Amino acid sequence: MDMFPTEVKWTRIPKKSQNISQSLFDMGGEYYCYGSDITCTFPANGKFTPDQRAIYEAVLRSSRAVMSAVKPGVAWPDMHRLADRVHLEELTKIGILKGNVDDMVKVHLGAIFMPHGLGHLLGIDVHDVGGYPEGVERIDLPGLRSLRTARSLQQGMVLTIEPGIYFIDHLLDQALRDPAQSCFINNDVLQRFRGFGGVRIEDDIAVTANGMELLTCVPRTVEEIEAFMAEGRSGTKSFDGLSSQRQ
Ligand SMILES: [Mn+2]
Repeated sequence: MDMFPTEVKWTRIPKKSQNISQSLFDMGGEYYCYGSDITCTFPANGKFTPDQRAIYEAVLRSSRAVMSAVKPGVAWPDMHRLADRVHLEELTKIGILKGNVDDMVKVHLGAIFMPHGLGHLLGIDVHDVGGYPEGVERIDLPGLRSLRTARSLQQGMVLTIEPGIYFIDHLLDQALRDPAQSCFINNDVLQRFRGFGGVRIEDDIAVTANGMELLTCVPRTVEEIEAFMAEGRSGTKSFDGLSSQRQ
């Protein structure tokens, strides 16, 4: 898909970027009135710390797990649940969480780290209409209730896939106060991530007959981002797509 950025949806550009360790840009180009919605998260200095890399790669893993599962007939809330599950598995590997992931799912621990929905329909509106036609009910559960659609996927639908892991103090405090959730949290390790902010990776996709087509072409892996930022610093650089973009 050819796109030129005629309009930035919105961005948060830090004023004092030297004091900010990580940046999250949520942007979109528009093409003949059709919107796009792409989020890139990257270290402000161009080099991931071990903790930044761990969280970034956890989110990238959930994004790619969803991309592998997307096809016609799949229920979008199940894709949200899949992303949540990957996040919980990865946060356990990092050491922030401990215990059985199935039990974490039962107490909706995923919504503490990803309080928004996995993604939304894209079209002439960035958050396009049609997410809840008659007969499709909103699921009133943490995280899932924020989904802008609960539909099953159909060929030709265009959506965002935008998982994220965030460290939001009031949500973390809420989880720590709830014995059903706090039993899964290694608070010593979690302390290290207070003030970390969050990572979101947002791509645009079209559902095809057997799977999906990825429409976004930006540096995505840690290696791609670091190489891109290093080369950008040293002169001219244009990103023309790398193997990690292909499904
Ligand atoms: Mn979006």
